[in-house]
Amino acid sequence: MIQRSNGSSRRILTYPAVHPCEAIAPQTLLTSLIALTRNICSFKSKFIASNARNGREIIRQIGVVRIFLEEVRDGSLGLPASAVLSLSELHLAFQKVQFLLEDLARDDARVWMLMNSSRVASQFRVLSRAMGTALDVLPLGSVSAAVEVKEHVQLVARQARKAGYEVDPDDIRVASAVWSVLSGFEKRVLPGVGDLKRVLEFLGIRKWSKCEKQVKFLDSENGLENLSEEKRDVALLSSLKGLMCYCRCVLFDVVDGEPGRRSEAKCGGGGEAVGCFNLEDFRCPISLEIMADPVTVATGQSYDRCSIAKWLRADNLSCPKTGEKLKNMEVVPNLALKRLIQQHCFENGGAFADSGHRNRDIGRARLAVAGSLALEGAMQMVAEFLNGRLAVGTVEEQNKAAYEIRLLTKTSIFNRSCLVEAGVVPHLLKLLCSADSVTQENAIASLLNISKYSKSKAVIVENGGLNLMVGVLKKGLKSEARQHAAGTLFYLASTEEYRRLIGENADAIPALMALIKDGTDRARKNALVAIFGLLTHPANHRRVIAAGVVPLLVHVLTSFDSEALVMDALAILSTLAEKADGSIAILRCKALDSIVGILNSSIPRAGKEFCVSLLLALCVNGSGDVVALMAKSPSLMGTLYSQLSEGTSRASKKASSLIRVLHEFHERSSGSISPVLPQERFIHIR
Ligand SMILES: *C1O[C@H](CO)[C@@H](O)[C@H](O)[C@H]1NC(C)=O
Ligand SMILES: *[C@@H]1O[C@H](CO)[C@@H](O)[C@H](O)[C@H]1NC(C)=O
Ligand SMILES: *[C@@H]1O[C@H](CO)[C@@H](O)[C@H](O)[C@H]1NC(C)=O
Ligand SMILES: *[C@@H]1O[C@H](CO)[C@@H](O)[C@H](O)[C@H]1NC(C)=O
Ligand SMILES: *[C@@H]1O[C@H](CO)[C@@H](O)[C@H](O)[C@H]1NC(C)=O
Repeated sequence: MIQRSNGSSRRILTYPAVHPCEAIAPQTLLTSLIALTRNICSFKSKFIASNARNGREIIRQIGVVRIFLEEVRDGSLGLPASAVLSLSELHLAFQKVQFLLEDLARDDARVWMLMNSSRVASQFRVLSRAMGTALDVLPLGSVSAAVEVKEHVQLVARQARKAGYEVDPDDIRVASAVWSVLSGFEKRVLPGVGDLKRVLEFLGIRKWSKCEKQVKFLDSENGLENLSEEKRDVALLSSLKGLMCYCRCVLFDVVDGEPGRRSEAKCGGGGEAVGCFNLEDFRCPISLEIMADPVTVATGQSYDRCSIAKWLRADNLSCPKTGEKLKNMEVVPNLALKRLIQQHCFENGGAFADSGHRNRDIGRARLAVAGSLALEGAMQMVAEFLNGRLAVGTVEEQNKAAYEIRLLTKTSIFNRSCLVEAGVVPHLLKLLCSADSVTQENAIASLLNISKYSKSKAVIVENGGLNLMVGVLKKGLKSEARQHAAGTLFYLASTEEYRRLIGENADAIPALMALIKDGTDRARKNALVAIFGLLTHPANHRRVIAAGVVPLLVHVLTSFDSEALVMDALAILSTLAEKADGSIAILRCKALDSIVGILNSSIPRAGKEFCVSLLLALCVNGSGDVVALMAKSPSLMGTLYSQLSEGTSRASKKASSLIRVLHEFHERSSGSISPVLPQERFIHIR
């Protein structure tokens, strides 16, 4: 009868308690109640971050009730029928208390429970009153229990009815610190590391993995469709996700709980160089603000780009600081200084403005994508931070940054665009040459998912990404890395220009073929779709055939178990067969029987359609004796007829064309009609 909830089946902060049925035997009710109180008391030893005091208080009260109930159970009088009503109410309230405590003790919902602490406190108040009322009507006179135990229960009943269950002042303090960090995110003000650490300390989040758990929880809450959900809740969930992502990336140097990752070497480095700078060095001599986009003019002085641009536009042709005449108007971005400033801001908090107009332009559009302004700000700052780590971090820091980017790119387009704009692509490309297999894999995995974002493709290619990608494809340290490289080429091949460039790289197609030969099934799949993607560029058709892809694909048809791979191979073959040289290459491999066999197998309909297209194309584009060969196949005619009714509409159309070709052949070979000309054959098929 006790509701055992296992977290996943019950939504957080909901209390699906059920009333015990009226006909329940008093003794059964009592046993169940005792079990419930015992479970509630076990929460005493669990870590609860927010509403800790309220939780302790209700556990104490219920502990007193538990002693009483146990005495009643062991006593001689048993339970009078009049007690059942009261105990039922108590049962209901205790179920809810248990739910509430379960939520408070969840280790992935800590920040969410904190931000809901006043809702939780008022729930405690409600439940405590219900408990007090239920105890009040308990017929204490007709049950057997020690006098002082009964007195205790009466005391608890009074306390429970009146208990304040106020929101804990600590909760209020920490929650308001969180609010101010969130509103800082909206304005792109970096939070102070000390503030964040105090919040995390309060929540008992001391490890990367704990932080990651919060992110996952918030993400899954946000994913739950619930129409009654308030908009504000959704925005807060998003904002908190931004906060936890930020903390995870910025505050933790070591990724724990990830088997197979070397994470012992904790590096505190990176800060030294910044230490000898003074904040004043980062101010623009013109605007006196911290520079967002420092540039250097001909005299070697650095200014913020917008200040010096204004200065020069006003025909002031001297260096504002030195007064020297400028030899030219050129301004060069001072990237080193920019990184130092970013680094400094990340370590010390404080405003870190960026080219503001860019954000204003797309800010509104992004709100919808990102879920909340705070999340947007947080993700941009995370992207900048990670970019800084990739640029000037130690090997360990770069590795961790690549790993974080990999996680970030898994989910959203928004993250991907932030990262590309922050400039991570060239750094990730550099990491492809890392001698460390984990770093290399993280970098290529990140690039794979970044390459789905359309604007990133040009950035990857312009920074020499194609050659590097092919390099990983050939010699990736882990097989996963080779697999991701093939996947990235597939995404890049969605652009005509890059299809051409990839084809022109002499190593690309052979490397994809090598992966089909000796890769894992996933890697093979990626390599096959990459080749398929390349085919749309006319010149690649020839290259693919010249490289010997056709015999390899026929080998896939005949020797591979994976249906998915066979389907991909059929798709490529039927595309190749649309040109004469492709058909000839396929026929040369004696693939006809295998294709007919696959058509007569249990492959999905789409696969049969490829087979029919392929056979038809071979008839049309191949040499004359193809039809003769097909006509000899005993099962072909039957399976073609079954395609007329069972196949997809395209397959049935093609099957009927093919049937016509075969019939004509039979008629001709029985000698009655003179051979048809190729053109006529062509017309028949249309
Ligand atoms: C080859 O066959 C396909 C499919 O029937 C057709 O679309 C294509 O035009 C043919 N090509 C040649 C060169 O005959
Ligand atoms: C141009 O220089 C003069 C003094 O040399 C200064 O007063 C003026 O404000 C400058 N203009 C701008 C737009 O900075
Ligand atoms: C960014 O990535 C994280 C995964 O680490 C994800 O939880 C979050 O939802 C993403 N951001 C947006 C705006 O979806
Ligand atoms: C890329 O993102 C998808 C989700 O969009 C994820 O399932 C996949 O694991 C990611 N790829 C890599 C290589 O991390
Ligand atoms: C085609 O399939 C049917 C049943 O699936 C089977 O009985 C028959 O032998 C097959 N024909 C050939 C030539 O494999």
